[in-house]
Amino acid sequence: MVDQLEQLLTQLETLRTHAVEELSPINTSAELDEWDTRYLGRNRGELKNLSSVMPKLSKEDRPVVGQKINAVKAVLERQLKEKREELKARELMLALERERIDVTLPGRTIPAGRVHPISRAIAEVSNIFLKMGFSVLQGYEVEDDYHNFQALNIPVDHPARDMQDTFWVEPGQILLRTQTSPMQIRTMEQSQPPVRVIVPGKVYRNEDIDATHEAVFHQIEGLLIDEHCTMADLKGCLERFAHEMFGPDRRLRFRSSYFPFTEPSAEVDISCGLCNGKGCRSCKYSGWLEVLGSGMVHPKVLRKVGYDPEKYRGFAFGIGVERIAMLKYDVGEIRLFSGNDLRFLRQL
Ligand code: FA5
Repeated sequence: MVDQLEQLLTQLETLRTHAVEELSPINTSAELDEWDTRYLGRNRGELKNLSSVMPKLSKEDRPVVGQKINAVKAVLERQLKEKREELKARELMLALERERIDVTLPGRTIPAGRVHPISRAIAEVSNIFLKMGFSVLQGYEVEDDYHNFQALNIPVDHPARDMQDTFWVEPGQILLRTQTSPMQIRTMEQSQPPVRVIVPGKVYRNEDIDATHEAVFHQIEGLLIDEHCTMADLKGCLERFAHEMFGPDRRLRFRSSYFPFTEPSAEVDISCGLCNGKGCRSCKYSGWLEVLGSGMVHPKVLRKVGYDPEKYRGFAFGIGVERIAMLKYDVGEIRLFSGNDLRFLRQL
Protein backbone atom coordinates (compact mmCIF):
# COMPACT_ATOMS: atom_id res chain seq x y z
CA MET A 1 0.00 0.00 0.00
CA VAL A 2 2.93 2.26 0.82
CA ASP A 3 4.14 1.66 -2.73
CA GLN A 4 0.82 2.69 -4.19
CA LEU A 5 0.79 5.81 -2.04
CA GLU A 6 4.35 6.70 -2.98
CA GLN A 7 3.56 6.13 -6.63
CA LEU A 8 0.47 8.31 -6.48
CA LEU A 9 2.28 11.12 -4.73
CA THR A 10 5.11 10.94 -7.28
CA GLN A 11 2.58 10.97 -10.14
CA LEU A 12 0.95 14.03 -8.65
CA GLU A 13 4.30 15.74 -8.27
CA THR A 14 5.27 14.88 -11.85
CA LEU A 15 1.94 16.17 -13.08
CA ARG A 16 2.55 19.45 -11.26
CA THR A 17 6.07 19.77 -12.69
CA HIS A 18 4.92 19.03 -16.25
CA ALA A 19 1.98 21.33 -16.00
CA VAL A 20 4.12 24.21 -14.72
CA GLU A 21 6.76 23.56 -17.40
CA GLU A 22 4.17 23.55 -20.16
CA LEU A 23 2.59 26.71 -18.87
CA SER A 24 5.57 29.01 -19.26
CA PRO A 25 5.86 29.05 -23.11
CA ILE A 26 2.11 29.55 -23.56
CA ASN A 27 1.39 32.79 -25.45
CA THR A 28 -2.27 32.88 -26.30
CA SER A 29 -5.55 32.54 -24.42
CA ALA A 30 -6.54 29.68 -26.71
CA GLU A 31 -3.44 27.67 -25.73
CA LEU A 32 -4.08 28.49 -22.09
CA ASP A 33 -7.67 27.23 -22.34
CA GLU A 34 -6.33 23.97 -23.76
CA TRP A 35 -3.85 23.69 -20.88
CA ASP A 36 -6.64 24.38 -18.39
CA THR A 37 -8.83 21.60 -19.82
CA ARG A 38 -5.92 19.22 -20.01
CA TYR A 39 -4.78 19.53 -16.40
CA LEU A 40 -7.66 21.00 -14.44
CA GLY A 41 -10.62 19.94 -16.59
CA ARG A 42 -13.56 18.62 -14.56
CA ASN A 43 -14.29 15.64 -16.77
CA ARG A 44 -11.08 14.38 -18.25
CA GLY A 45 -8.43 16.60 -16.70
CA GLU A 46 -5.30 14.79 -15.60
CA LEU A 47 -5.76 15.84 -11.99
CA LYS A 48 -9.29 14.53 -12.08
CA ASN A 49 -8.05 11.21 -13.50
CA LEU A 50 -5.59 10.79 -10.65
CA SER A 51 -8.25 11.75 -8.09
CA SER A 52 -10.50 8.94 -9.37
CA VAL A 53 -8.41 6.38 -7.44
CA MET A 54 -9.31 8.02 -4.12
CA PRO A 55 -12.22 5.68 -3.25
CA LYS A 56 -9.90 2.71 -3.65
CA LEU A 57 -7.38 4.07 -1.13
CA SER A 58 -7.19 3.08 2.48
CA LYS A 59 -8.64 5.35 5.10
CA GLU A 60 -5.18 6.50 6.21
CA ASP A 61 -3.85 7.21 2.70
CA ARG A 62 -6.90 9.04 1.46
CA PRO A 63 -6.31 12.33 3.40
CA VAL A 64 -2.59 12.30 2.43
CA VAL A 65 -3.42 11.95 -1.25
CA GLY A 66 -6.36 14.35 -0.89
CA GLN A 67 -4.08 17.00 0.58
CA LYS A 68 -1.53 16.50 -2.16
CA ILE A 69 -4.23 16.76 -4.84
CA ASN A 70 -5.52 19.98 -3.27
CA ALA A 71 -2.01 21.38 -3.01
CA VAL A 72 -1.23 20.59 -6.66
CA LYS A 73 -4.62 21.97 -7.71
CA ALA A 74 -4.02 25.16 -5.73
CA VAL A 75 -0.61 25.65 -7.35
CA LEU A 76 -1.96 25.04 -10.85
CA GLU A 77 -4.97 27.27 -10.31
CA ARG A 78 -2.81 30.09 -8.98
CA GLN A 79 -0.42 29.76 -11.89
CA LEU A 80 -3.34 29.65 -14.32
CA LYS A 81 -4.73 32.86 -12.85
CA GLU A 82 -1.38 34.62 -13.04
CA LYS A 83 -0.85 33.47 -16.61
CA ARG A 84 -4.33 34.65 -17.60
CA GLU A 85 -3.60 38.08 -16.19
CA GLU A 86 -0.22 38.19 -17.89
CA LEU A 87 -1.74 37.23 -21.26
CA LYS A 88 -4.57 39.71 -20.87
CA ALA A 89 -2.09 42.50 -20.15
CA ARG A 90 0.06 41.45 -23.14
CA GLU A 91 -2.95 41.27 -25.48
CA LEU A 92 -4.06 44.71 -24.33
CA MET A 93 -0.57 46.06 -24.96
CA LEU A 94 -0.56 44.57 -28.45
CA ALA A 95 -3.99 46.00 -29.20
CA LEU A 96 -2.89 49.42 -28.01
CA GLU A 97 0.25 49.19 -30.09
CA ARG A 98 -1.80 48.20 -33.14
CA GLU A 99 -4.26 51.03 -32.68
CA ARG A 100 -1.70 53.58 -31.64
CA ILE A 101 -2.18 57.07 -33.07
CA ASP A 102 1.09 58.79 -33.73
CA VAL A 103 0.26 62.36 -32.83
CA THR A 104 3.70 63.49 -33.96
CA LEU A 105 3.01 62.52 -37.60
CA PRO A 106 2.52 65.60 -39.76
CA GLY A 107 -1.08 65.89 -41.02
CA ARG A 108 -2.01 65.35 -44.63
CA THR A 109 -2.46 68.79 -46.15
CA ILE A 110 -5.35 69.25 -48.53
CA PRO A 111 -4.09 71.56 -51.26
CA ALA A 112 -6.19 74.69 -51.30
CA GLY A 113 -6.96 76.40 -54.58
CA ARG A 114 -6.41 80.09 -54.96
CA VAL A 115 -7.67 82.95 -57.03
CA HIS A 116 -6.27 83.12 -60.56
CA PRO A 117 -3.94 86.13 -61.03
CA ILE A 118 -6.25 87.61 -63.65
CA SER A 119 -9.25 87.39 -61.31
CA ARG A 120 -7.08 88.84 -58.56
CA ALA A 121 -6.00 91.74 -60.77
CA ILE A 122 -9.66 92.41 -61.67
CA ALA A 123 -10.58 92.41 -57.97
CA GLU A 124 -7.70 94.76 -57.08
CA VAL A 125 -8.51 97.21 -59.88
CA SER A 126 -12.23 97.07 -59.03
CA ASN A 127 -11.53 97.84 -55.36
CA ILE A 128 -9.54 100.94 -56.25
CA PHE A 129 -12.37 102.27 -58.43
CA LEU A 130 -15.01 101.29 -55.86
CA LYS A 131 -13.19 103.56 -53.41
CA MET A 132 -13.48 106.38 -55.96
CA GLY A 133 -17.25 105.90 -56.08
CA PHE A 134 -17.55 103.70 -59.19
CA SER A 135 -19.98 100.75 -59.33
CA VAL A 136 -19.05 97.42 -60.95
CA LEU A 137 -21.21 96.10 -63.81
CA GLN A 138 -21.05 93.03 -66.03
CA GLY A 139 -21.70 93.02 -69.75
CA TYR A 140 -22.29 90.49 -72.52
CA GLU A 141 -19.52 88.58 -74.24
CA VAL A 142 -21.75 88.02 -77.27
CA GLU A 143 -22.70 91.46 -78.58
CA ASP A 144 -24.42 93.04 -81.53
CA ASP A 145 -22.73 95.16 -84.14
CA TYR A 146 -24.65 98.24 -83.03
CA HIS A 147 -23.32 98.29 -79.44
CA ASN A 148 -19.81 97.03 -80.22
CA PHE A 149 -19.25 99.40 -83.18
CA GLN A 150 -22.01 101.64 -84.55
CA ALA A 151 -23.12 103.35 -81.35
CA LEU A 152 -19.46 103.91 -80.56
CA ASN A 153 -19.16 106.02 -83.70
CA ILE A 154 -17.67 103.18 -85.76
CA PRO A 155 -20.08 102.85 -88.69
CA VAL A 156 -20.06 99.91 -91.07
CA ASP A 157 -16.96 100.11 -93.31
CA HIS A 158 -15.19 102.51 -90.93
CA PRO A 159 -11.45 101.75 -91.09
CA ALA A 160 -11.26 101.68 -87.27
CA ARG A 161 -12.94 98.27 -87.45
CA ASP A 162 -9.71 96.90 -88.88
CA MET A 163 -7.93 97.59 -85.57
CA GLN A 164 -10.08 94.95 -83.93
CA ASP A 165 -10.18 91.94 -86.22
CA THR A 166 -13.46 90.39 -85.22
CA PHE A 167 -14.83 86.91 -84.49
CA TRP A 168 -18.31 86.99 -86.02
CA VAL A 169 -21.14 84.78 -84.81
CA GLU A 170 -23.47 86.13 -87.50
CA PRO A 171 -21.38 88.19 -89.94
CA GLY A 172 -22.24 91.87 -89.79
CA GLN A 173 -24.68 91.39 -86.90
CA ILE A 174 -23.60 89.29 -83.90
CA LEU A 175 -20.02 89.00 -82.66
CA LEU A 176 -17.79 88.12 -79.73
CA ARG A 177 -17.20 91.59 -78.30
CA THR A 178 -13.84 93.04 -79.28
CA GLN A 179 -13.81 95.47 -76.36
CA THR A 180 -15.77 96.18 -73.17
CA SER A 181 -16.76 99.60 -74.58
CA PRO A 182 -20.25 98.45 -75.72
CA MET A 183 -21.14 98.55 -72.02
CA GLN A 184 -20.64 102.33 -72.16
CA ILE A 185 -23.60 102.46 -74.54
CA ARG A 186 -25.75 99.94 -72.65
CA THR A 187 -25.14 101.75 -69.33
CA MET A 188 -26.02 105.16 -70.73
CA GLU A 189 -29.08 103.73 -72.53
CA GLN A 190 -30.37 102.48 -69.21
CA SER A 191 -29.48 105.28 -66.81
CA GLN A 192 -29.27 109.03 -66.47
CA PRO A 193 -26.17 111.00 -65.42
CA PRO A 194 -24.28 111.12 -63.18
CA VAL A 195 -22.76 107.80 -64.27
CA ARG A 196 -19.72 106.17 -62.66
CA VAL A 197 -19.19 102.54 -63.61
CA ILE A 198 -16.47 100.04 -64.35
CA VAL A 199 -17.09 96.86 -66.35
CA PRO A 200 -14.57 94.00 -66.18
CA GLY A 201 -14.82 91.11 -68.64
CA LYS A 202 -13.45 88.98 -71.47
CA VAL A 203 -12.95 90.29 -74.98
CA TYR A 204 -12.05 88.52 -78.22
CA ARG A 205 -9.92 89.52 -81.19
CA ASN A 206 -8.46 87.61 -84.12
CA GLU A 207 -5.03 88.71 -83.01
CA ASP A 208 -1.46 87.74 -83.87
CA ILE A 209 -0.40 86.25 -80.56
CA ASP A 210 2.94 87.24 -79.00
CA ALA A 211 4.45 88.01 -75.55
CA THR A 212 2.00 90.89 -74.99
CA HIS A 213 -0.98 89.98 -77.23
CA GLU A 214 -3.66 87.33 -76.75
CA ALA A 215 -6.76 86.55 -78.83
CA VAL A 216 -8.89 86.19 -75.68
CA PHE A 217 -8.04 88.69 -72.99
CA HIS A 218 -9.67 90.87 -70.35
CA GLN A 219 -10.48 94.53 -70.18
CA ILE A 220 -11.97 96.79 -67.56
CA GLU A 221 -14.07 99.54 -69.04
CA GLY A 222 -14.53 102.74 -67.07
CA LEU A 223 -17.13 105.44 -67.70
CA LEU A 224 -17.85 108.66 -65.86
CA ILE A 225 -20.46 111.16 -67.05
CA ASP A 226 -21.29 114.34 -65.17
CA GLU A 227 -22.02 118.00 -65.71
CA HIS A 228 -18.49 119.13 -64.97
CA CYS A 229 -15.79 116.80 -66.19
CA THR A 230 -12.53 117.54 -67.93
CA MET A 231 -9.46 115.75 -69.22
CA ALA A 232 -7.79 116.76 -65.94
CA ASP A 233 -10.32 114.59 -64.06
CA LEU A 234 -9.46 111.67 -66.35
CA LYS A 235 -5.74 112.13 -65.72
CA GLY A 236 -6.22 112.50 -61.97
CA CYS A 237 -8.43 109.42 -61.80
CA LEU A 238 -6.00 107.23 -63.78
CA GLU A 239 -2.98 108.51 -61.88
CA ARG A 240 -4.68 107.73 -58.60
CA PHE A 241 -5.44 104.24 -59.92
CA ALA A 242 -1.86 103.64 -61.11
CA HIS A 243 -0.31 104.82 -57.88
CA GLU A 244 -2.64 102.73 -55.72
CA MET A 245 -2.07 99.69 -57.90
CA PHE A 246 1.70 99.94 -58.43
CA GLY A 247 3.01 102.41 -55.86
CA PRO A 248 3.73 106.15 -56.02
CA ASP A 249 7.03 105.73 -57.91
CA ARG A 250 5.46 104.37 -61.08
CA ARG A 251 5.26 106.89 -63.90
CA LEU A 252 2.32 107.37 -66.29
CA ARG A 253 2.62 108.53 -69.88
CA PHE A 254 -0.36 109.91 -71.80
CA ARG A 255 0.16 109.50 -75.52
CA SER A 256 -2.17 111.27 -77.88
CA SER A 257 -4.20 108.64 -79.77
CA TYR A 258 -7.35 108.00 -81.72
CA PHE A 259 -10.54 106.20 -80.81
CA PRO A 260 -13.70 107.06 -82.77
CA PHE A 261 -15.75 107.23 -79.55
CA THR A 262 -13.53 109.64 -77.59
CA GLU A 263 -12.17 113.07 -78.40
CA PRO A 264 -9.48 113.84 -77.42
CA SER A 265 -8.11 110.34 -76.94
CA ALA A 266 -5.01 109.09 -75.17
CA GLU A 267 -3.26 105.82 -74.74
CA VAL A 268 -1.70 105.45 -71.35
CA ASP A 269 1.57 103.68 -70.66
CA ILE A 270 3.04 102.76 -67.29
CA SER A 271 6.78 102.60 -66.74
CA CYS A 272 7.94 98.98 -66.91
CA GLY A 273 8.59 97.57 -63.45
CA LEU A 274 10.65 94.63 -64.72
CA CYS A 275 13.44 96.85 -66.08
CA ASN A 276 12.56 100.06 -64.23
CA GLY A 277 12.03 101.88 -67.49
CA LYS A 278 15.40 100.88 -68.98
CA GLY A 279 13.94 98.56 -71.64
CA CYS A 280 13.47 94.79 -71.70
CA ARG A 281 11.73 92.08 -73.73
CA SER A 282 8.34 92.50 -72.06
CA CYS A 283 8.22 96.27 -72.74
CA LYS A 284 9.70 95.75 -76.20
CA TYR A 285 12.79 97.65 -75.04
CA SER A 286 10.87 100.93 -74.72
CA GLY A 287 10.73 101.15 -70.91
CA TRP A 288 6.93 101.55 -71.09
CA LEU A 289 3.99 99.18 -71.28
CA GLU A 290 0.72 100.26 -72.84
CA VAL A 291 -2.05 99.44 -70.39
CA LEU A 292 -5.12 101.33 -71.46
CA GLY A 293 -6.93 103.47 -73.97
CA SER A 294 -8.91 106.49 -72.83
CA GLY A 295 -10.46 109.81 -73.72
CA MET A 296 -13.32 112.24 -73.32
CA VAL A 297 -16.59 110.68 -74.47
CA HIS A 298 -17.35 111.89 -78.01
CA PRO A 299 -20.41 114.21 -78.29
CA LYS A 300 -21.75 111.98 -81.07
CA VAL A 301 -21.81 109.03 -78.65
CA LEU A 302 -23.61 111.11 -76.01
CA ARG A 303 -26.18 112.13 -78.57
CA LYS A 304 -26.69 108.52 -79.68
CA VAL A 305 -27.83 107.55 -76.19
CA GLY A 306 -29.98 110.64 -75.76
CA TYR A 307 -27.65 112.64 -73.49
CA ASP A 308 -27.29 116.38 -74.15
CA PRO A 309 -23.58 117.01 -74.98
CA GLU A 310 -24.07 120.69 -74.12
CA LYS A 311 -24.93 119.70 -70.57
CA TYR A 312 -23.01 116.49 -69.94
CA ARG A 313 -19.40 115.53 -70.46
CA GLY A 314 -17.46 112.53 -69.40
CA PHE A 315 -14.46 110.33 -69.78
CA ALA A 316 -14.00 106.66 -70.56
CA PHE A 317 -11.13 104.22 -70.45
CA GLY A 318 -10.43 100.57 -71.25
CA ILE A 319 -7.74 98.88 -69.19
CA GLY A 320 -5.96 95.73 -70.43
CA VAL A 321 -6.11 93.40 -67.41
CA GLU A 322 -3.35 91.02 -68.55
CA ARG A 323 -1.01 93.98 -69.06
CA ILE A 324 -1.81 95.17 -65.52
CA ALA A 325 -1.17 91.69 -64.13
CA MET A 326 2.13 91.49 -66.05
CA LEU A 327 3.27 94.75 -64.49
CA LYS A 328 1.97 93.95 -61.04
CA TYR A 329 3.31 90.40 -60.77
CA ASP A 330 6.43 90.88 -62.94
CA VAL A 331 5.39 88.42 -65.65
CA GLY A 332 7.12 88.86 -69.00
CA GLU A 333 4.88 86.57 -71.10
CA ILE A 334 1.12 87.09 -71.47
CA ARG A 335 0.42 83.50 -72.62
CA LEU A 336 1.35 82.15 -69.19
CA PHE A 337 -1.95 83.50 -67.81
CA SER A 338 -4.10 81.42 -70.14
CA GLY A 339 -1.94 78.28 -69.91
CA ASN A 340 -3.38 77.11 -66.59
CA ASP A 341 0.02 75.65 -65.79
CA LEU A 342 0.16 75.11 -62.03
CA ARG A 343 3.96 75.46 -62.02
CA PHE A 344 3.43 79.07 -63.10
CA LEU A 345 0.27 79.81 -61.14
CA ARG A 346 1.76 78.56 -57.84
CA GLN A 347 4.46 81.21 -58.05
CA LEU A 348 2.02 84.10 -57.99
C1 FA5 B 1 -9.80 99.57 -76.76
O1 FA5 B 1 -10.14 98.43 -76.74
C2 FA5 B 1 -10.75 100.67 -76.37
N1 FA5 B 1 -12.06 100.13 -76.22
C3 FA5 B 1 -10.25 101.33 -75.12
C4 FA5 B 1 -10.97 102.59 -74.79
C5 FA5 B 1 -12.03 102.53 -73.90
C6 FA5 B 1 -10.57 103.79 -75.37
C7 FA5 B 1 -12.71 103.70 -73.60
C8 FA5 B 1 -11.26 104.95 -75.06
C9 FA5 B 1 -12.30 104.89 -74.17
P1 FA5 B 1 -7.32 99.05 -77.32
O2 FA5 B 1 -7.58 98.23 -78.50
O3 FA5 B 1 -6.11 99.92 -77.38
O4 FA5 B 1 -8.53 99.94 -76.96
O5 FA5 B 1 -7.23 98.10 -76.03
C10 FA5 B 1 -7.20 98.62 -74.73
C11 FA5 B 1 -6.12 97.90 -73.90
O6 FA5 B 1 -6.35 96.50 -73.93
C12 FA5 B 1 -4.73 98.09 -74.43
O7 FA5 B 1 -4.16 99.26 -73.91
C13 FA5 B 1 -4.03 96.86 -73.91
O8 FA5 B 1 -3.65 97.06 -72.57
C14 FA5 B 1 -5.10 95.83 -73.93
N2 FA5 B 1 -5.02 95.00 -75.15
C15 FA5 B 1 -5.36 95.33 -76.42
N3 FA5 B 1 -5.16 94.29 -77.24
C16 FA5 B 1 -4.69 93.28 -76.49
C17 FA5 B 1 -4.31 91.93 -76.77
N4 FA5 B 1 -4.41 91.41 -77.97
N5 FA5 B 1 -3.88 91.15 -75.74
C18 FA5 B 1 -3.81 91.65 -74.50
N6 FA5 B 1 -4.16 92.92 -74.17
C19 FA5 B 1 -4.60 93.73 -75.15
